[in-house]
Amino acid sequence: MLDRRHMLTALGTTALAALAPTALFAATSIKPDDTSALLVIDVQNCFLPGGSLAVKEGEQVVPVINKIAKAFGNVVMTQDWHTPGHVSFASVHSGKKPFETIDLPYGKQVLWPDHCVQGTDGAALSKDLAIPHAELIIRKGFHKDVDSYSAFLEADGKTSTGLAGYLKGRKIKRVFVAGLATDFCVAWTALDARKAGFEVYVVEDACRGIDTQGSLAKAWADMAKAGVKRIQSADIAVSA
Ligand code: VGL
Ligand code: ZN
Repeated sequence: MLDRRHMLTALGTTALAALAPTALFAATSIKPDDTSALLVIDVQNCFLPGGSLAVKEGEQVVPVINKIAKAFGNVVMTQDWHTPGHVSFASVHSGKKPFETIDLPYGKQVLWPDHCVQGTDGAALSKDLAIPHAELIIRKGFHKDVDSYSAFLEADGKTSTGLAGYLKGRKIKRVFVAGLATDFCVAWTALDARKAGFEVYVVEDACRGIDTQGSLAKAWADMAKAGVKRIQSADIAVSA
């Protein structure tokens, strides 16, 4: 005869067996397909230790990105690519210091230390990135009077970088965003990707933030509201 304890065990085992394949495994594993692309944002020397706008723990994203990139047939990388004397540099606004803000014709602009000047070592991609199959490198922020955190649209809100057209031309429907910095170029890219009609995932542990004046919390809130999905690198199926 089954006593109470045995009955519970039997029930428990059956229930677990029924749940395990979907609830514990399949549901947490995302498999990138031909319509998926990984966008690797601004993993450049200026944003890494020793760089002029170093992001805390920025170097830690590199091995994570190298690993998940193996799961993607489509990888696009970006480079922040400013002119000397770019409008986003505090050094060109007299009396202004980095991380202060100013009003520009297109809106509020955070001012930064000089960074990612075209053709300099600081603007080069990290030598530790190992993504030889990356198919496109898109540069942004190259108009002297307009910044561009987003890989899709410049900060004037209307000048396109061409990335949406490229991705649509390649039949991409879902984009996964990783890199630096979570609260600026990653977030603005993710938000514009939503506006352009893509399904969007931000891979949290493959990003690091700058976090100035509450920017990191605000970025996550804005992304959640826009339907951006926040995932971890372990949620992506990468075969060994
Ligand atoms: C970035 C600040 C200034 C970024 C670029 O890549 O997030 N942040 N320029
Ligand atoms: Zn910049």
